[in-house]
Amino acid sequence: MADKEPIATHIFTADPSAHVFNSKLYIYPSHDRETDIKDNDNGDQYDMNDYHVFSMESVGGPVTDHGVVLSQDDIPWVSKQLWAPDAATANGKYYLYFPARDKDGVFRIGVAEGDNPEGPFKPEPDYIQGSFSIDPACFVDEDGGAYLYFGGIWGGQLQCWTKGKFVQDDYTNMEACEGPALTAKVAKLNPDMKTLATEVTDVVILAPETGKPLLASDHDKRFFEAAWMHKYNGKYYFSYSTGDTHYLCYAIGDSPLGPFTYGGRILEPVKGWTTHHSIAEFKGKWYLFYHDTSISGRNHLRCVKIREIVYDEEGKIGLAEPQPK
Ligand code: FUB
Repeated sequence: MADKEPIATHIFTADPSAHVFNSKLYIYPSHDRETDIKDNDNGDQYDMNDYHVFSMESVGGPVTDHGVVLSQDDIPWVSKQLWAPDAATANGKYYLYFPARDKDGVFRIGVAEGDNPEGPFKPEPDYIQGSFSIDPACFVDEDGGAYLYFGGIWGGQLQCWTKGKFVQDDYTNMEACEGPALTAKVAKLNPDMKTLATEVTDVVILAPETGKPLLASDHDKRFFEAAWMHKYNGKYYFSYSTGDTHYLCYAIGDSPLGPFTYGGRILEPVKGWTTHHSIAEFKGKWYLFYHDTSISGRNHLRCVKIREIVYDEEGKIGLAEPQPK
């Protein structure tokens, strides 16, 4: 089984968030770039400073790069590291959500607005109040309610917020982890799509065997980063990366706020340390958008790929074609 071709080879792309807007498929990825910074557990080597948007009329067809749609230099509160973004539409506008370090080095989530899905996007002067950590994913439900999911441990700083305020904590000793796992966060957005309407709460993922939240020691299943929400057959699917164990997993619930019950793995480890994805339906088929390092062989220079997924009768997710070893 041959591997998938990257959607782009002229720049490095990662963390793809896919959406269908106006019958076209749009991908909002991170834009990886060269750096002299050595790989570390803090993720300093992921030193991105702008975003591009890609679109296509069909999966496998020509891909358009719409160029730079937002730059670090245009965002007053940002110091560095424009990480994994997402997009949403409401009010006849398009919104780009993005994480970055503020001037104090703390990851926050910002939002920028545009008139078109391909941008450009104009950032709000400050980050979304009440937001923190990384990897925003915005889900707009069929009733118009919008939810912002976010969080990522290690370099994503989620572990620094357990006391309700930012307290620096290294947290890379996974052997020492005890008790319930840290997990992603969610809050409802106001109709303006730029402010949080509710308190930030935990995205609870239950173990099917016990009915209790996954444990921090369950490294193969617990949340690490890369939150994503999609709806299939009336159920809410929360999917995510397990980070240091390199799986993409999902959990299923009856509400966008959870709780969710662990459902299984979508993707085995890819080439490179990180794995990060999105899931979307396009022209009657469901797709997984993901990345690997097959072009560069380097963790921080990734390329986005697409593969079809299928659901079985119980709603379990599988790949349409087996993943090459
Ligand atoms: O691209 C930088 C970071 O790497 C993302 O925020 C994480 O999800 C991981 O893919």
